[in-house]
Formats: sequence, structure tokens, C-alpha cells
Amino acid sequence: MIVRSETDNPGDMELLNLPLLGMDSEAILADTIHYHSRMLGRRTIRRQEHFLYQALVHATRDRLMERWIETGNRLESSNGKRACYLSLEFLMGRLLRNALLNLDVTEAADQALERLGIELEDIHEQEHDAGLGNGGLGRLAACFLDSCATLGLPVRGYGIRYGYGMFRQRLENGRQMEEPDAWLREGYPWEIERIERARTIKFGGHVIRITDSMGHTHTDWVDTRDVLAIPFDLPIPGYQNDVVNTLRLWSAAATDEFDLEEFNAGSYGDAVAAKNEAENITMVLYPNAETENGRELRLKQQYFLASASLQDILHDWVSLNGPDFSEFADKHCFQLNDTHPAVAVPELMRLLMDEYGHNWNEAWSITTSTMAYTNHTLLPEALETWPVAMFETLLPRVLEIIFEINARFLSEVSHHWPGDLDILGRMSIIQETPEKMIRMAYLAIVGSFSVNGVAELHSRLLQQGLFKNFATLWPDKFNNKTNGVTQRRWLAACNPCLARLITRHIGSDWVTDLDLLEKLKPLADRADFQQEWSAVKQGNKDRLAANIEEKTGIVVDSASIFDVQVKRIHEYKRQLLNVLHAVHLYDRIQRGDGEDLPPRTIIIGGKAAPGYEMAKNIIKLINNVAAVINTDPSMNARLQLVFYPDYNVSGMELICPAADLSEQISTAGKEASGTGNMKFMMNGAVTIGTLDGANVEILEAVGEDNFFLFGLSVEEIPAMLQDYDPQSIIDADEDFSRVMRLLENGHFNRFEPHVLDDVIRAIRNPDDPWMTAADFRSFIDAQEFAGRAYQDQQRWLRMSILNTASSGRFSTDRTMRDYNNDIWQLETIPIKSP
Ligand code: 26V
Repeated sequence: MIVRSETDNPGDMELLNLPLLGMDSEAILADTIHYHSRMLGRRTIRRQEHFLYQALVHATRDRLMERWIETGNRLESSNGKRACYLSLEFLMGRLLRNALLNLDVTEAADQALERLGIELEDIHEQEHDAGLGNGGLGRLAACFLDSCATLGLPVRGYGIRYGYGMFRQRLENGRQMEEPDAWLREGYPWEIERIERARTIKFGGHVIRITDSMGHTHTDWVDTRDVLAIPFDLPIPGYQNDVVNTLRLWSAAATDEFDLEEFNAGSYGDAVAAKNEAENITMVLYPNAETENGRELRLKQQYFLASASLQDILHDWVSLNGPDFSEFADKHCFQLNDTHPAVAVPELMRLLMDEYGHNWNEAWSITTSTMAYTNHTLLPEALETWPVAMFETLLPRVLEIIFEINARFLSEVSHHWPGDLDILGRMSIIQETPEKMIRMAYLAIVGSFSVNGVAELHSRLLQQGLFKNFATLWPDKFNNKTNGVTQRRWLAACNPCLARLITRHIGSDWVTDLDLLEKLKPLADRADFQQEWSAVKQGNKDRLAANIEEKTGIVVDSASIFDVQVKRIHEYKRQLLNVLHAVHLYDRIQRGDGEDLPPRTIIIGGKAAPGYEMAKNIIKLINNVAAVINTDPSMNARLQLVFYPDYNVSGMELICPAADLSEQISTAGKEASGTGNMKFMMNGAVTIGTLDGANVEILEAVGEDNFFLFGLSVEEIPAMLQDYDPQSIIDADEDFSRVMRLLENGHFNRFEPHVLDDVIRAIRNPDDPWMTAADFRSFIDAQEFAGRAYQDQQRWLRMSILNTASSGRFSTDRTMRDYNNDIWQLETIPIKSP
């Protein structure tokens, strides 16, 4: 029964009492068939076709939509504080499995499809990953959204709807080839276009000042080239609580005026070219690499996101509250996911002053009590800077504001350090030489009331190193928020057999309260429980083995230890160290010293930024070593090496449930947190790792007996780097020397001379900042220890169970509670308990 009611806005009607849709298999089946035939116009249902997937998504989306509208109503009437998570990346992966789980209709959907003779699993395979992110930073944003909706926190994600997401990786003769990810080609049934909320974004032009009859000076940014920002909304359901939050993704389009102007000037071609230029802005996700730094299009993306999102929020505020901004700051928080959206700081200033008539002090007070910045990297070369000259042409008004922010900030610095001219240069938002550049991290720190790192070690190192002076000036701004992952996707959905086993023993409340996994601890030594645990892991390994065979043709032995390293390829993550270990094992087995070794399958996966030559060479090396190992009969099934192609979110959903050993082997002090480490731990893999990022907290949670620790600590590295001499380390170590001889003799590139020279040479480089050689011996010994532990299955299973049982702290539910308690301070949306 539908009832219409008047709203506050005369003429608007609201639909009330929509009858709720059925959540049983009958209702889902009926709706799926309805969409398949009446909307998609397909008569016959075929396996392996996209249409049934689309139809099921529409049936699912209808059920989300009811709750989405209701969440919006509840939010509006509560008029509480909201947070916006601004991020250039949201690595969402597939949505269907998660939506069904969170709506509690997995079984109903399964039964509905069974009636059609089709397996739900095959339908999931039809969904294209939404790969709108590079790696950890983007996936973290996606996990955050899941947890916020589950906790009932009013948090909206703001991002970009890239036409092409993360490139697809193909291998050609062991080399990475990139292919465009046309993820929207077959349509994307989850999104709702909201054309009525489009915003105009300015670029170029120049700034003028107008003094009115009252003597007030007004600043105008004029003669701009405008671009339309059109929002597409994705539903973000909480876990069985009837909350549906929003991820709003902006897509660029040409404005009509823009086209018309050129057209009237007589140039149709230029008009169309201008349209292309506008739409280029959201065409493609940048793969993170230093070579991408300083690209104009990337800056356009950042400003486009920041301006569209802030305009969206300000527009809503004014339509509900009129021009009074006195409570705006109490009702909003903007969390900046790294410095990528940091241009939001001067943009909020601009909008408040130029568009809404506030003075500097009012605007600055609002800005600095709503902006909060999260840093995600310690690598100095990864800190963003933008040429002042580029801002000058692209965003002249925004640049003026940045200069003013800096001038006022530097005056504060000189008060704090009177007479110290040196520190002014070091802390300035503008770097003067060799070229004038804007230091985005400094801009973000100055404009925010909170600055956080993503693991305890990382946050400490930020305050002692990169941001030391800022931490001295404003000690209370700095804080830590250790990352997490959502157990809904990373345990309940991706590892259903383990989830069932856990639930059978301790109940199902862990799905929303991960600390309850502690209850598994008393079961860790029970033989019957260990047997069940082992059977689940074996099933997952068989499933991954089948997937690997399908993707690579390699038949792996799923009785062997699955030793896994999947993550972006980067020197600091040291996939190279992993390869050295593989070559060492190969060498041992060849020389007849492998009898005691447990059979091992080393799985490495990840993408290299297309412009990052060394990372691409590492992929080539892995594949070449793999080709030799996997075809050598003398390996006698003791060792296999697999490069897992096109690693992505869906890949991880198959991989982490199947891993025995999780490789987290970055050079200490380089990995901000890591989140793959948490997914593996949660799924019962044991970590072999350095004291880096969140590994430190994982070790603390699980204890030394259940973690294979190796390598130099952050404190030890500077001393070691002083007179670092890889040559002597190699010479003094017989195993290492043999490994280097194999590599340098061309054993792995017989018919491709010199192709591996660069990557092999890096190991001997006395300036190697990643110190691969320094940790070789310690890594090999830890691996030996891990291998022996695996041979004692009882001991291993105990370790595995204790890892899962200790992973409670690494839920993003905890992370989001921490953000909310210390930074956002939002009231939860009244929710239905699951
Ligand atoms: C840099 C750039 C440079 C230019 C083009 C595009 C682009 C995209 C991303 C980045 C920086 C990425 C930083 C990052 O991903 N950090 C990771 O964040 C994870 C979540 O906090 C954390 O677990 C990882 O340790 C950290 O490496």
C-alpha cells in the first residue's frame, strides 16, 4: 500500500509505507526471472551468461534500495554529525556475495538458483571486480565502508568512477603486459546515476576582485573551463542491520555551455575535443608509481573529487539549514585518505569564502575543525608534491589560498622557533628548490585537526621522523589508528567452511564481534578440532590448486605447504628475498640436501606499476626461476614456484583461505601497516615476517611461538647501512654464494642473456636501501624453522588455530570504533541488531 505525503518542500511528495519485498527464495526467484525477461528481454536462461547475474543483482538491489531509502530518512530526521571518507581509491571487488550475506539471503538466493539448475558460485564468477584502487590503501577504504555500515556509523564514501580501473595483468614470456580494465563494458547494475545532483567544477581561468557599493571586496574565479561532475551511488549494506550507507563516485562530463561556446565560434571539432578533454578526467585510475607523480591529469582528478564532494555537502547543508554555518563544523568531518584529496583543505576555504561569503577566520576555523588526515607511507619518495606552476594555470584561486595558508602558518612557526630561519624553509608548505613545489602532506597537516598513521610503529616513526617538527609544534594532533580488514568479506564470505566450523563451536557472534574468536583458544590442542580445522584448510587448498591450474596450467601439489606472498610488486616489499629463498631450496634439493624438506609450493602474485622497471624485472625473474624449478625432474615434487597472474581482490578471496605460510617480509620501517598480513592471519596462516608495520602488533597478539620472526629491526638498520657491504655478506655465506652463482651464471636465463642483470645486481649494491642481502641468512633460517614446524602437523595446526583466534584486534570494526571515538565522534544510526 503506497501513501503519499507532503514534505517540507512544497510540491514534493514522499512515498511512505512501501510494502517490503520478500526475502525468501520464492520471492527472489520471481524477481530474478522478472528482471531477466521483462527488463533484460532474454527468453532463455543460459549458464555462463551475464544476464542471469544482472537479473539477480537487480532483485538484490531492490531489497537494498528499500533499506537505503529508509537509512536516508533516518539520517535526515536525526540531523546528526556525519563523516565523509574522501579517497581517490575504493577497491571494492565484487559486491554480490557481500550484499547477499549482509541482507541474510545467501541461502535463499542459492535455493532460488538451484530451482533453475544453476549454482550461485557460477553467478558470482560473472561479476567483474570493481578495481578502483591500486592495493592496500584502496582496499582499506572498502573495508572501512563495510564496517561503518555494520556499526551504523553515518559515513559516506566519496570517490571517482574511473572508466578503467586497475589494469589487467597478462604474462608474455614471463613479462607483465597491461590491458585496460573495461569494467563498465557490460553495464554495472549496482550503481544509481543521480544526474540531479551534478556539480560544476572549475579549471583554468584567472582571479578578479570586485568591490561592491558597500566597499566589500569580493573574489571571483572567472573565464574558467568548466567540467560537470555527475554522481553515481553504490549501496553499502551493513551486516544484517537494515542500514545501507552510500559510496558516491563522481564521473566527469562536458558541460553544455562549454560545447556551445566553441560551437558558436564555428569550430565543431574543437567543441567535441573539449568534450573529450572533460571526460578524460575520470577515464583511468593511475597505477601508483613515482613516474606518475606530477601528472597534470592526476591533479585534475584530485581537485575534481575534492571540489565535487565538498560542493555536494555544502549544498545539502544550505538546503537544510539556510546560510547559517555556525553548526556546520559540529556536524561534519572529512577524513582524507592520504594526501591525494588534500586539495580539499584550500577548496573548502575557497567555497566558504568565495561562494558562501565567510571571512578568512570563519572559514579557517571550520576547515581546521573538520579536516582529518591519514598518512599511508613512510617512503619519502612517495610523498606527494605538485609544481606551483601547475596550480597557477589549473587552479589559480586555490593556489592563492594555499599561499595565504602558508604565510599564516609560517608566522606561527616563527613564533614557536624565534630566529630560526632554517626551520621556516624546512616546514614551509612550499618547497623552493629546485622548482617551487607544494608539499601536500604539510598542507594536509596544517589544515587538519587530526593526523594519524596506520599502525603503532608507523605512527611512531612519522612523529619521530618525517613529521617530527609538526609533532613538536602540535603534539596533540598526532595519533595512531591501526588498520584492519572486514571479517565479513575476509572470513565469513571467502572462507565459508572455516566460518561454519568456527560458528559450530563458538556461535556466530564473531561476525560482528571478532574478539570472540578468542574462544577458539581452548580448542587449539584438541585433536578432533585440529582434524576438522585441517580438513577445511585442505579443501581450500584444493580449491586454489584447481584455480591455479586453470589460470597457469601448473598442477600444484596441494599436500605441500602453501607459502604465499601476494601484494603489489615493490622493492621494499622484497619479493626478491623470497626468490632468493626459492633458489636456495632449489639448490639444496639439487645437491641432494633436500631429503628433510617438506614439499613446498611458493606462490607469488602482484602487479607492478607499468612505469616501474625494477618491479617488472622482478616479475620476469620470478617467472624465469619458476620455469626452471617446475620443469626440473630432480625437484621430485619437493618444490614448486607459481606466479599467480592478475592478482586482485577476487584472487585474494581464493588465496588467503588456502595459505599456510604468509610472507610479510618488507624491510623494517618501510611498510606502513600491511593488511594482507591480517587477512592471512584471520584465515589461519602463520606469518613469517619482519618487525614492520602491523606485523609488530600481529606478533604481539599471537606470541613469538606462533610467528616466524626474522630480520633487522628499524633501530638496527641505520648502523648496518653505515658500512653496508653485501659482497662480504655473500662471501661469508656458502648458501648465499651458491644462490648468487646460479643467478649470475645465467642459470635462469640461458637463452636470454642479461635480461636479469639489473635485478641481480641490486642485491650486491652497497647502496641497496632495501637491504636484501642483510636479511638473507636470518630469512633462510626462519624458513627452515617454519618448514620443520609444518612437518609436525599437530604443532602447526595449533599455531594456525591460535593465529585465527588472536586476530580479533584486526577487524575494521575495531578500527572504525577507534576513528569514531578519537576523531569523528558520530552518533550511530539507530540499527536493528543482527
Ligand atoms: C601513490 C600514488 C602516486 C601517484 C599515482 C597514484 C598513486 C596511488 C597511491 C599512492 C600511494 C599508495 C600508498 C599506499 O598504498 N599505502 C599502503 O596503505 C595501506 C593501507 O593503510 C598500508 O597497509 C600499506 O602498508 C601501505 O603501503
